[in-house]
Amino acid sequence: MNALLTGLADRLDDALLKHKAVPQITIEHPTLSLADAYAIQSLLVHRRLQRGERRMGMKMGLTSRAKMQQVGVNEMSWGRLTNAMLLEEGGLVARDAYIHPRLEPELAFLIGKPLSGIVTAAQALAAVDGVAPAMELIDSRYRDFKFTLNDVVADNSSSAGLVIGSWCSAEQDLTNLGVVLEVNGRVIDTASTAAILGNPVRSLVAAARLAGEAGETLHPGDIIMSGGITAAHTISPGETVRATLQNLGFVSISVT
Ligand code: OOG
Ligand code: MG
Repeated sequence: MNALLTGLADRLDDALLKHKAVPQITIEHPTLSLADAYAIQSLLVHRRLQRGERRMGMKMGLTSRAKMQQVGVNEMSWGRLTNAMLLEEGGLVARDAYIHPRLEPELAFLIGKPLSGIVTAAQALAAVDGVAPAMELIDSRYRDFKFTLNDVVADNSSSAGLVIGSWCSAEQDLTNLGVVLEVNGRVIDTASTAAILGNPVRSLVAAARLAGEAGETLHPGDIIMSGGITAAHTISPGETVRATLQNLGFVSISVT
């Protein structure tokens, strides 16, 4: 079993390195469990850490209806972030460095105190040092961006990159902030932070619980991504994509 899981982790990591999509692993291995999928994710992130990358936090996935509907998976997933995924705010991202990249607006949390296990929203917020407008770059390693829950979990929940805006105080109401997603100055989607589980802090509560279940802790300095607030936008060269979150500011990146 371990050799099988390691082989699948290597296959997904190679797909990432070569920017070449692979078939869904659940087609060849339909009996893989969700626990197996998270084991594959852990092995593939371990490979990245062995290449010199450093852990940087956690991303929540499929925490909004818009995202669930877009990919046809109705359960939350999570993934691991590394410093190599960080993209410069206002900077450039190369379309060709990925397979079929998409950008999505998110809310980022900066952890100030260790957090793990079952916590209340108030306890989760007390562990937060700041919040920022953010975008996640996702890039499924599967053909046609098609996957089941177990596939996407094994693929580190499609993690590819993240752009973080300026950190703001977390001591404000985050429950219903307007969100605008623009491409080259044209509004392509609008939403509210309430789209994230009714309140984005619930995504952080879930992150703490899931980290705890995996025997992990969210550490001071970690970034936690809330999950996409709107459907993700497939990017093309020449586009500047900007996400604005009410009261928090904006974050943007240009595609070459
Ligand atoms: C799966 C990852 C989901 C989010 O923010 O909901 C995700 C995907 O859509 O490829 O990152
Ligand atoms: Mg995301």
